[in-house]
Order: sequence, then C-alpha cells, then structure tokens
Amino acid sequence: MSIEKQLEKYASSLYGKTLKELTDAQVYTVLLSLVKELADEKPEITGKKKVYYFSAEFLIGKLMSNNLINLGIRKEVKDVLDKNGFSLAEIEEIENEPSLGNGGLGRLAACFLDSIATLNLPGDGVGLNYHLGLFKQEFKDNKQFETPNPWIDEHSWLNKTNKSYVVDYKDFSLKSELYDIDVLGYHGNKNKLHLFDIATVDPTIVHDGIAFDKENILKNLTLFLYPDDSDEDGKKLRLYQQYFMVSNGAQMILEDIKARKIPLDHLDEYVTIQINDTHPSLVIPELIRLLMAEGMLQKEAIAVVSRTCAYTNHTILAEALEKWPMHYLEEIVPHLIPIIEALDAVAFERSENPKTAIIDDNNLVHMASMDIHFGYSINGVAAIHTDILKHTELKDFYDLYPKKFNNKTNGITFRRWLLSCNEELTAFIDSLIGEGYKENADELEKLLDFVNDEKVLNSLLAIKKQKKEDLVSYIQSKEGITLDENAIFDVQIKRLHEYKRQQMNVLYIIHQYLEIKKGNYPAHPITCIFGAKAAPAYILAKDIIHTILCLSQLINNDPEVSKYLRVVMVENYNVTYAEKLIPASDFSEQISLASKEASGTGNMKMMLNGAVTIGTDDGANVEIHELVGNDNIYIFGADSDTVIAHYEKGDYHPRDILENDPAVKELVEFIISEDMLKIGDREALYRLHNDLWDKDWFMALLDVKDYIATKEKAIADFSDRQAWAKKMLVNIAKAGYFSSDRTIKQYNDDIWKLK
Ligand code: CRA
Repeated sequence: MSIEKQLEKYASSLYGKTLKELTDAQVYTVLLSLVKELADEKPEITGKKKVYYFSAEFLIGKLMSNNLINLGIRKEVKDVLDKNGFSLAEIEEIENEPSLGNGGLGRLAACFLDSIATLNLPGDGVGLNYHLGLFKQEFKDNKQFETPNPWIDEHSWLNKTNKSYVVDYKDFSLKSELYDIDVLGYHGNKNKLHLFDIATVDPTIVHDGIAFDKENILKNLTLFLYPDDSDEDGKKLRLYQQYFMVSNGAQMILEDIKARKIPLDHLDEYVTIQINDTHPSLVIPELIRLLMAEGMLQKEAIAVVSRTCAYTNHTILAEALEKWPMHYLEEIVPHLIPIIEALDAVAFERSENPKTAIIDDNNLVHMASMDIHFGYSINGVAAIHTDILKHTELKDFYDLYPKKFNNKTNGITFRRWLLSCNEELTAFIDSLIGEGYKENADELEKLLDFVNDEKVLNSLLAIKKQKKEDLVSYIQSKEGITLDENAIFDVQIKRLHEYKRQQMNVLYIIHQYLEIKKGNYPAHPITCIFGAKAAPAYILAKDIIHTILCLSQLINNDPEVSKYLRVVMVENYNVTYAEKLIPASDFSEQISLASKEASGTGNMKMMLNGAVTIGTDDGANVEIHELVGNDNIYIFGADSDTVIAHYEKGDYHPRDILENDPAVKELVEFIISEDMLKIGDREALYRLHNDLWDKDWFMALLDVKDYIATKEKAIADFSDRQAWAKKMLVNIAKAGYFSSDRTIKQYNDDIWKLK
C-alpha cells in the first residue's frame, strides 16, 4: 500500500475523515500511528551478545523527523502532505519534546542508541520514564522560573509492555511497569529504549512551579529527572530512582538470559552493561545480589559481574562524582550494604591506598571507585579528558589498572544533526559528493576538493543565510525579538555552568557595548545568542542568566548600540531549539576553562553545520583543532596544564588581576553600574560581581582579554566572505570523525565485542 493510502486508512479509522479534512494535530496522530506500525514490522536486531546502555538520561528529542528519515520515507511523506495542503515541518512542530535529559550526557546516550541500531548491533537503552522530565524554563523579570514539562500525551512513542518486576526497598516494595520506545537505525532495523515506571506516580502533587512532596515515593518516583537535590530528601529520592532503574534493568537482563537457557556464570559472553556515568553504578551490587539469590557464590558473582560491566566517566568535576552516605543506603537499600562492604574489602586487598577505597573514612560510598574496581573498562569521552583521568584525577586507579583505561571520543548522529535539521546543506552536500557520507562520514573530506571553488563557497554562504533567516522568524515568533540575519550569529548554547564560562561571554558583551558607546564600532554587527537552563538550586548560574537578560534589555533597547550589537537568550533551550540554532550559527562558542569540559558535543554539531569554533584547547575542541588546523579555528586562553597547576598551587586570585588591570576591572564593575541596577536585581548582580572579585573559581578573568582579542580577530575575518566560507567548508569536511557511528564502532571493537 502506498504511504498515501496508508495515511488515508488511519485518517478514516481514527477520525472517520479523509486526510484533507484533518486538523494539523490529527495529521500528526495519523502519521504517528503509521510510523509506529511501520516500526513494529521492522526486525529486531539480534545476536549472541547484547549491550545494555544504562543511563539516567536519554535526551531523545522529537522523534518524528528522525524516524521518517531512518525508515527512508521522509520525502514521500512530505510530498503526500504537501499535496493535501499540509506542511511536514508544521506537523513536526506538534510533537512534544520528551525532556529526559539535562544536557550533553543525555543527548549523547540518544545519539549512541541511533548509531548502535544503524550499525546493526544488538543494544538497548535502560532508563526511567520521567513524566514531567526536566523542568521547563520560563523568564519573568529577567529571571529563570521552573515549571513542569508534561510531555506524555494519549498518543506518544511509548509502547506499554507487559513486563513488570518487583523492586524491594527497606520499608516497601514497588511493582514496575515497562514502556518501550522503538529505536530505528538508518536502515530501519531496530532496538529498544526501555523506560521503567510505576503506576502510582501522580503529577497532581506538584505545586508552585516544580515543588512537590519529596517523601511520597509512591507518587513522586518517576515524576522528574534529577529533582532539586539541594536538600536531603531530594538526594534520597535520587537514590530511590537510581536503584529502581538498575534493579529493573538487572532483573530484565537475567530473565532474558534464563529464558535463553544460558548458564549464569557465562553472563558476560552474552551481555555487556555500559554504565553511563555513576548514576547507574548500583547495578554492580544489585546484579551480584541477584546472582547470589540464584545460588551463585559471592566470589563467583563478583567475578562474573566484573566481566560484564563497563564504565564511562563524563566529568572531572568532583561534585559530580557521586558519593552516597552509608546511612542513606541503610535507610533505602540495606540489602546492598553487605555486598558493598564485600566489594570494599576486595578493593582493599588489591590496594591499601585510601584514595582507591570504595567506602571512605566518612562512610561515604564512592560510586566511581566501585565502577573502576568492578568494571572491565573505564573510558573518558575525549582524548584530553582521558589523559587527565589517567594522570591526574584517577591517577591512583590508573596505576592499579592501566589496561582498563581507554578513550572514546564522543560523537553525534548525523541523521539528526545534519540530515534532519539542515535539509538544505544535506542536499547541497549530496549534489557535490554523493550520498556515501551518510554511511561513511569520512567521505565528507571529499568536500575539500571544492575549497577554492567560488561557486560552491557562495552556495555555502547562501545556505547559511537561509538558515539564519529561518532562525530569525522562529525567534521572532517565540521570543518576540527581532534579529538581523546579516549580523554575525555568535552562539553559546549549553547548560549554564560556571566552568562553561557564560560569564566570560557576558564580559565580552560589556566590552563591546562600552566600545560602541565610545564610538568604536565592531568590524561587523554581531548578535550574541544564548540558550541555557540553570539547575534550580544553582544560585550563581541563575545570577548569570539574570545578567544576560538584563544586558539584553539594555542593549536591544538602545538604538545607537543595537545597530551593531544585540543579545538574546532564548527561553527553554532544548533539543528542538538546538535544531534551529545550530544550522544558523556563525561562531560556535566553546569557551570552558581548559581541563573542565570533558568533551562537549555541541562543538561537533556546530562544526558539522559550518560554524567556526571560538574556543579553548579543552575537551573535543582539542581534536577539532588538530583536524581543521590553526587557520580554521580560533583558539585562545590558558592551556589545561597551566590551569591544573593553578589549582594545585592555589595561586589564582582574581583580585590581583582586577587591581592591576583597569580595563578588566571596568568590565566587571559594569555589572553593578547604574545602568544595570536600574534594570536588574541588586542582590543577584552584586553576587556575580563579588564572586568575580573574590573567587572566580573557573578563572574567567584569566582568559578574558585573550578571549576578547580573539573574538575581534574572528569578527574582522568574517568580513572576507570567501575566506570565511573556506573555513566553513573545511569544518564541515573534517567533521566526519565526530560521527557517533565512529564512536560506537570503537566501543564495539574495544569494549563490547558484539558480533
Ligand atoms: N555535562 C560533560 O560535561 C560531555 C558530556 C557527554 C558531560 C560534557 O563535556 O560532552 O558529558 N558530563 O560525555 C556529565 O554530564 C555527569 O557528567 C555533560 O553533559
């Protein structure tokens, strides 16, 4: 049956109408039903061994466009809809975005599932079905407020299964429900994303933004992703969630293994569990416990699990490496404690070094330590990050287990971050080098043949302009702010964190503003675009958002300045917004303090869409730098060795810089100037200002002058349009390395060894 006939069939069975007579929302539902039916018919990927990617986050984004691409029917569907008076783009807007992740880590998990299925490897995701996801961000009085994001409709991609397990806590047991989402690879073969849930969860307990009773586990367990963990109850809820996820996942795996009549002591020949950061680490003691309940000796269970689990570290920020107080475990999962104590004893036998202990002197249980002792692989997510883990952060572990450590530089799925979000660029690349790069991303290098082809370069510029125009109208409709597509679009989009240094970009904007006021205009008009959510309890991050929004108000309303400089922070930055912003970016802001950004993946997405990076030698920027060479990237700032030495010596004092450098001081003082205090909240502005004087933990003032000078150079270079287009082309051509297909192939070759 043709796509058109099948759509008509659903239009008739669901609504008793013809396609033409439907509303947009009904067309969406009809399309969803069809795609789910087609996905259902696709074969599940099978094989002897399977990887289970355990992750507290899967930031999958809207799925319609990607599923259409991966089923190979997007063009046909678009034509049928056109013919019937609908626009596929508008229909796709209707889908709610599931916000099941905070940022890079969750989005990476989603890209990985896409690539695992595309490479035809058996591999499923295991996570939680948060009903309200991550909070939705709203701006009021230039400040962030949080509200729930209910994304689950009557019609969604979730398929309820009949699987269910009992998860025991100290004082009660919970019965799980399992929802699956089909994960289609580029050729349509499929794996599953398993999202566990409970029936009793109750969104009506949420009030005043995202407040709720944190002790009512029956009602709140799967309400939110990472609810406010600034107080005791929030932390405990997180532990309840983590254990729920891993116990369900482990039970599901063992059920399958037993059904296949595989002896449990051979588990590792059939299963690998990839532990995505420390949130799923309790799977180690839980799996040991379950194997022992099946009659296995503890020693043997520890050995089998150690051959089954592998751990990925995503950060060196100490506060993000989870440590659970023993008394929480006593209160919530006491049955794991004897196992964790046994693991601690084994670790102690291997090394008496207190730095590699699982249970420390303060009775905190270190999740990463458990993963490293009892996992068979430990990987970082970019070359520099893995190096820092080996030689600094996890040095004592590396000395103990040098062979376990390996690097897997992150990647992104080109299906979403090029084919789906930038059809124009995709079609143009197809016309130049054919479609082989869609299977083998390295073929993008063929674009280098055109590096001196004026016509090709002009077309690249024209496509960028088109995507900027699209973004201008999107921002106009969403934010009510008018932008000019002829300005440079200078884009910093990522979670708000001091280490990512949005505050340094703020100082750049202040510099530019003051220069314009003095009559020194930039070589080209520039528009600084931000997108970022701050954790609800992260006060300084919220102060930075406030400062950006105040600057935006001040600058955009000043006709003299706004000719040259505009500032916009988009509300509720999410995957959908990223898909609009990335194709329209000229400058890719990747300005973390060197050594602090494990990898970054936005940097890869922007490069692939022809943005040029302004960045520090940090995370995957280092590898981008190596690939594109000095002429096609703007690198600045202190390197990671210098930064690490500052931390070790404790010799960085922002006050010294401010007292000796009036130019830098002028920028910081502007935060509490009359102009700003008129618009903003005195307390918030002073808090950021004072932090920059007294602490500046992520050393924005160390790099700010170099940053400003580098950006000025980039702005001047931008005016030579042909030369700039060459940089764009080289960036696109060299982006192939960052395909998550490459990353997943490496995970499989080195760690999972499936097929
Ligand atoms: N915040 C890192 O900081 C990295 C992603 C994915 C992060 C990023 O640099 O690209 O992971 N770390 O590897 C993290 O979440 C808990 O640690 C991130 O998303």
